[in-house]
Amino acid sequence: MNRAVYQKALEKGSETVHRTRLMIVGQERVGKTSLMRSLVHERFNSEELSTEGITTDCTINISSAQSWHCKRGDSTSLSQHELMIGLERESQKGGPAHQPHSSSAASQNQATETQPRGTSRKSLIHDEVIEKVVSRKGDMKPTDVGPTLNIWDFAGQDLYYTTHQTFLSSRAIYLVVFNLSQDLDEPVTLPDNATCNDGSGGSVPYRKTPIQYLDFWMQSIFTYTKKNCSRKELKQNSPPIFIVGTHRNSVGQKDISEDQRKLLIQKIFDRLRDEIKDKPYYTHVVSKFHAIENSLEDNTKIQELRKHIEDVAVEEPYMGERIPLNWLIFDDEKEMLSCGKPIMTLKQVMDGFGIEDETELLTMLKFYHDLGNIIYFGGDSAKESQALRDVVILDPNWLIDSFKKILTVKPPKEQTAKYRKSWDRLKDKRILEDSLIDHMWQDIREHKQALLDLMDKFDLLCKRFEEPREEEKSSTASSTATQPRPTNASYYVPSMLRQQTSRSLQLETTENNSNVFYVDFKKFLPDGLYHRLVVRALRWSQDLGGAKSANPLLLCDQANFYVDDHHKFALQMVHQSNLAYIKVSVMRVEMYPPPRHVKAPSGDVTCKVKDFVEEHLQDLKTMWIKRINYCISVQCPDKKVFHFLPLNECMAKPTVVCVFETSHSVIKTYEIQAMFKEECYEEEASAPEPRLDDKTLAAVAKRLGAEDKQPFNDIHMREIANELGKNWEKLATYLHFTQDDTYKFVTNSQTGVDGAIFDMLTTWKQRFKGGEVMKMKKEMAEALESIDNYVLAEKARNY
Ligand SMILES: Nc1nc2c(ncn2[C@@H]2O[C@H](COP(=O)(O)OP(=O)(O)OP(=O)(O)O)[C@@H](O)[C@H]2O)c(=O)[nH]1
Ligand SMILES: [Mg+2]
Repeated sequence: MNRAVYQKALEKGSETVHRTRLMIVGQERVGKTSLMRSLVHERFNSEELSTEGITTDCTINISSAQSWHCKRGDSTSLSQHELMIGLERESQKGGPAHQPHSSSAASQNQATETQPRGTSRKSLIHDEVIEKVVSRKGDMKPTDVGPTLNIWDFAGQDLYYTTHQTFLSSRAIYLVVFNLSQDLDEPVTLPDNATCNDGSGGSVPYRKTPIQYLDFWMQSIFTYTKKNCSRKELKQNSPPIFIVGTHRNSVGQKDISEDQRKLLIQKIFDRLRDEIKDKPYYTHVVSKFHAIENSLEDNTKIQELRKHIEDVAVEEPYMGERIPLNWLIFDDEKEMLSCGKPIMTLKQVMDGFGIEDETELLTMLKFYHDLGNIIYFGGDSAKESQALRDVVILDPNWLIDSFKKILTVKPPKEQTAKYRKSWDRLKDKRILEDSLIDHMWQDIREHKQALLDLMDKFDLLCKRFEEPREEEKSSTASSTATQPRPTNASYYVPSMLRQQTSRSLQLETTENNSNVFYVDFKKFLPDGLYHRLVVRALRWSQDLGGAKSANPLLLCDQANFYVDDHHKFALQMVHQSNLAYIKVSVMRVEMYPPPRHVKAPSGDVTCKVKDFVEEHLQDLKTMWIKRINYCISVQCPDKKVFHFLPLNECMAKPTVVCVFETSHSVIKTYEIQAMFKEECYEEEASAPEPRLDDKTLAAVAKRLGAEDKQPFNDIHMREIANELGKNWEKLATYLHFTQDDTYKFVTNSQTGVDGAIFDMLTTWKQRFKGGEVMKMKKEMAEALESIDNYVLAEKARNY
C-alpha cells in the first residue's frame, strides 16, 4: 500500500476499526457449514447440502458471548459503528466530513462555505451516501459495539481449490475443520470426477487422507498469506489457525463413557500434533485443539470455542487500526451504491464517493483488495488491461461462480444441443471455445473481457494461437500471413484437469534420451501452482512457435510442450507420501529414420527450459504464493533411494557431498553439469586452442611408442582430444566405458582432464587387434557422430 497516500487520507478524518474475518476451511463434508451454524446459534441440519463456492453473508459481533448471532446478508453492518463515531467526531470538529444530521442541501451549503465554488464535488464523502448512512443510525443497537467477524464458509470440494486460494487473506482467523470419526490415516473416498493420476503414470486414483487434507489447508494458508507483524508478543503467529474436529460424539463406540471418549479424542489430537509439529505453519496453530458435536444444541464445547476465538481475535495486530473515514464509507456502502450488483466500475466508485484523487482511490481499492473485501487488480495501471482497471468486484462468490460456469463441464443432459461439440472439446481436449463462453456468460456479457483478463491473470486459461487456414493465407498478401496469430476463438484451460478421466493418453518420457531435473517443493506443492506453471508454459511454448505443432498433450498431472523443432519438454506433478515435486524432462523429438545412436537433448535447450521454470516460479512466489518453498534439483546419481541434490551446488563444484538419511557420499557432478552445457561441435570454426602441454604429449608418445603406425597415432589422438573438450565423457560412454572407468581416468591422471582423455583413448585403442583398422575407424566415427561431432567423425574415417 502507498503509505504516504494512506497517511494523507487519514488526516482528512479517520476512525479505529475492529474487525476480522473467520475463514472455515477443510476437507469436503466434514461439517464446516454445520460448525458455522453451531457458532452462530443456528439449528443443526442433518441434511446440510454441500456448500458451493464460498458463503460470506454472515457477520457477527463478538463483544460478548451472547452476541454470536448472525446478521445474514447485512454486510454493511461491518463498519456501522466505527463509521457513526467517525462522522459524529468530524461533525463536532466542523471538519471536512459533513454533519451527520444535516440534509443534503445543508451539507452542500457547508461545503460551499468552506471550499471554493465548483470544488464541492471534491468533498470527501458524497452527500447522498452520508444521508443514507445517517438515516440508518437509529437502527443501531448498543450491542453493535465491539469487534466484528465476517464468516466465510468455504466449499470443501477439490473442484474449488484453485480458485479458493485466491481468497486466502492474512487478515483473517482460520478454522481448519476435520471429522473426528474418520481415521486420520485412511484415504478418503472421493466422488468419481475428482480422481486423478497418482503422478507415477499408474491408474490408481490419488486419494488424500484426512491428515493430508489438514496439512494441505494449513500449508495453503501458510504459503498464500504473509505473516502479520505485531508489536506485542502473541501466543501464535498471525494469521492464527484453529484446529477443530467435528462429530465428537461419533468417536468410539456409542456406549463408552465420557472419560473414555475424551481419551480417544486426546489420542487423535496427539497423532495430529505429532504430524504437524515440525511443519513451518505450526507456529500459526493455536495450541488448544477443539472437539465439537454440531448436532447438539448449544453446548459448553462450542461456547469454549467462541470464547477462544474472541480472545485470539482481539489480540490480532490489525485490530484497532485507523482507517480513513471516506474509505470506511466505501466499504460500508459499496453494495448499496452498486445497487446490489456484484461488480462496480471505477467511475461508479469515483462518482459515488467523491474521491477524485485517482492515486488515493487506487490506494484504497488496493487496501481493501489486500484485506479480501473486494477483488481489484487495477492498482498497477501500467501493467493491467483497461478492462481490469475498470472493474471492482464486490462479491467473490459471483466471481467463483462465473469461473465455474466455464471451467466445469455440464452433464450431457443439461447441455444445449447446439453446444454439445464445444462441451466435448472442452472435456476431451481442454479447449474452451469463445462461443461457449458467450453462451455460458450470456447474463454477464458486458463483463466478459474483464473476467477473461482476470482468468488470464490467475493463470486459469491461455489464449490459443492458431495457424491461419489455407484460404486466409492466400487472401493475405502480407508476409506475416504465415505466422500463427492470436485468435479469440479458443483457450486452453488446464486448471479443470481435475476432472480428467481418460486413461488412454499417457505422456512418453524415455529416461534414456531426456535431460531431467526437478523442482523439489519440500512436501508441499499446491495443484494451483502446478496449473499456473502449465498455463505459463503453454504461453511460452506458443511464443516459441508451438502453435505450428500439434496441440500440447494436457493430462491431469502431466503436460508436454514444444520448445523447438528438435525438442519438447514435459512437466509432471508428483505427490508421494514424503515428496512433492515437479519433474521437468527435456526430450528430443523422434526422428525418421531413427539415428544410429540416440542423441541427448541439447544443453542449451535444457538451460532455456530451466531458466523458464525458475523465472516463473520466482514470479509466482513474489506475486501470489508468498511463502512457497522450493529448490531446483537433480536426482542424486546414488540411486539406492530416490532423493535430490540442489542443482546450483552441482553446477558450481566438481564434487558435492550428499548427506542422505544416515549416510553420506561424494558425488561427481560432471554428468549433471553436462546436461546444461552445449556441445562444442557447433563451434567448430572457433575450436579451442590445443590444451595438451608438451609434457603430456611426451608421456603419451612414450606410452604409445614412437613407431606406432596404426591409425589413431598420437597426432590423431591429440586432434580428437583437443576438440572433445567437455564432451569427452559422453564420447567415453559411446566407446563403452562405464562411469566408474571415466572416474578412474580422472583420478589416476597426473595431468588433469587432458591426461584422462588420453588414457581413455589409449585404453580404447588397446582393445583392438593389429588388423582391425576398419573396425576401429568405424567405432570411433560412429561414437563421434553420436555426440554430433560430424566433422571429426569424417576425419576419423579417413585417418
Ligand atoms: N453427527 C454429526 N453430524 C454432523 C456434524 N457436523 C456435520 N454433520 C453432518 O455432516 C454432513 C456434512 O456437513 P456440512 O456441514 O454440510 O459439511 P461441509 O464441510 O460444510 O461440507 P461441504 O460444504 O460439502 O464441504 C451433514 O449431513 C451434517 O448434518 C457433527 O458434528 N455430528
Ligand atoms: Mg459446507
